[in-house]
Amino acid sequence: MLRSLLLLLLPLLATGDIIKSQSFAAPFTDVDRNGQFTVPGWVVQGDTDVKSGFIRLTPDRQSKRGTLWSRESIGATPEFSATLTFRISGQGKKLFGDGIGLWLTQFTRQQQGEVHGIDASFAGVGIIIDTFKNAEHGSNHRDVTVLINDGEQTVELGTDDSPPIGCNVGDAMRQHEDRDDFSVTNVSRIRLLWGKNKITVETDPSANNEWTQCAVVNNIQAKLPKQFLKKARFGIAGTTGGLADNHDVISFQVHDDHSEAKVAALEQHKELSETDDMSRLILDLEHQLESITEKIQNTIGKLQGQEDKIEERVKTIEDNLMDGLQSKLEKRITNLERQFDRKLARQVSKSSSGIKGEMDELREYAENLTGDSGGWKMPFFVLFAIVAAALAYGYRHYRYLVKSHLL
Ligand SMILES: [Ca+2]
Repeated sequence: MLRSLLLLLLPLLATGDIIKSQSFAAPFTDVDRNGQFTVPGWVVQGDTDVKSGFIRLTPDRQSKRGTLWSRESIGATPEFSATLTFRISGQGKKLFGDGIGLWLTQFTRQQQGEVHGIDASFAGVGIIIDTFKNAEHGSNHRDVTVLINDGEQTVELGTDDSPPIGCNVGDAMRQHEDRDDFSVTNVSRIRLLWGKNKITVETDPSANNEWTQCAVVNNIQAKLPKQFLKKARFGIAGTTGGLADNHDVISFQVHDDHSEAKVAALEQHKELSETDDMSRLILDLEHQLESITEKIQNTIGKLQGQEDKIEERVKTIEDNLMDGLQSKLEKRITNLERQFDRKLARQVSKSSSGIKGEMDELREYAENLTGDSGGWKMPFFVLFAIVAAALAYGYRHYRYLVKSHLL
């Protein structure tokens, strides 16, 4: 049912004229090696999450970036049209952002940067659907801005360097999900018509085939590198910052014709609002389920973060305790060593003065003996002298050991 419904999103008469390598549309049924839905021919990066009925570039959560980048260049197609069908919605009543960018650049892969998630030195064209009016941009803000760069400079949104190219659409391309009239079938469209030397950007905020011209850039070839299209690839990027929104892509269709009448005929768009109740219910369910899943994952992430923090704190406390204990132990051992040294020194000093006294007595006795009886007493004196020398040596060696802390 969902598949047949979403196939209606495909332009009804687009057979033959569509450039398949550059196009995709829900439902997404291909899965990658991790079992996740993917978009054939496109690199899915960052926070992008491919669901069955839509591609979520960012959830309604701060600081997210998601991109889709075409694996193949558009090549030497001289003229074409590219139509992006998207839905921007979220919980924010008045504050939300940042938006979706449709890029045609010579980056072979998405290059992260500061212009709605993309490197400001790109060579090519960026169409920025900007849902947040930065105060610093003042009157240079446009809800849709067309940026052009030859790759030799860096470009910035909202500066006074050159008049901004683009248009304002109000809140026509963004929905507040808490409103009763919110519907997943309310989508918006923007398209780029690429002529031989001119590009046109048009908007269809309610996707009901009411296209309004938003910007025209003449002499486009002179503003881009030579043979630009040969190496140019499409990219679609969603970003959130301090403010957030769900940035969803429903389809991207590239046709090898740029004349407005022809493209309009190709894109006779069966409105999603005409879909039957059951199909709408399925789409709505997937949309709601994705929000609930994202909230649960975010909560789990936060809890894990808290657990890590607690573990870190316990480890710090343990480390501090161990450090304190070790330094106390070291101090105590040093004190004990000092006390021991002092006691030992006193004891040794006492013993040595005792030995010295005894030696003196012995020497005196020996002298007396020598003086009284002559030569036969000499061996005793020699023996005493040897004993005294051994004692003195032993004492010195003992002191040395004590000093070396071996005892
Ligand atoms: Ca902005």
